[in-house]
Amino acid sequence: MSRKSIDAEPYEFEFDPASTALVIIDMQRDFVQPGGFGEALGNDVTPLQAVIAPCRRMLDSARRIGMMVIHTREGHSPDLADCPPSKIVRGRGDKRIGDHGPMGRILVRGEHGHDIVPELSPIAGEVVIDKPGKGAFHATQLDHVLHNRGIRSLIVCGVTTEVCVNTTVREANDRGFDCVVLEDCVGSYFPEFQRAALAMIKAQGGIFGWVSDSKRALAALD
Ligand code: C5J
Repeated sequence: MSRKSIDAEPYEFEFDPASTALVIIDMQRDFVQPGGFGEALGNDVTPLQAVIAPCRRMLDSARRIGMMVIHTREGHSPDLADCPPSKIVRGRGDKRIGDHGPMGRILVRGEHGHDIVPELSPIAGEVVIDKPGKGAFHATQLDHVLHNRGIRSLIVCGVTTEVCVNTTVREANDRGFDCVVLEDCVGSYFPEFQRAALAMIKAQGGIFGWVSDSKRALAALD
């Protein structure tokens, strides 16, 4: 495949689809539906549901052209052995990681809430990275997987913009990957954090990435 360019800030994002992956971060019921981890931390989760449709358009496009797709899920083993005690007590909410909620045990692998929303369900051949932390590289095989497939560039979608998206993009940037974040495909519980998190990525000449949107990305891919 030939090199392509997405209109982006602070300038065009150039990439080769053959060495690019679409990375969809933590589009799990636990973050976007009531009764999960996001709500347990006191958030209104409904604004995050707006990113599902544009993420789906990116997913359809990546599948159509055969671009690598990676899904991540934040969560912990049922015995919580991989969950720092500090993370469990954080927030001091009534419901904590591992507690029972309407979608099963909160942020625990294998539970209904831990799964990716049906609109964005992985299909055969797509990689699913289960991660215990906010960054998708921490304590996972993601770096190996990308390296083994010759991936150099990442198109990043998912939630939340200022936490797992931002952490993952910073980790990826330090490992030498070029990342473009699509602003309508990433969501936050806080509008001011959404704006700030995107501004941080593209500031200072793209200090750790580029920002664009699904319309401009689809124009480049399709
Ligand atoms: C959070 C995430 N916000 N996926 N996780 O705790 O951003």
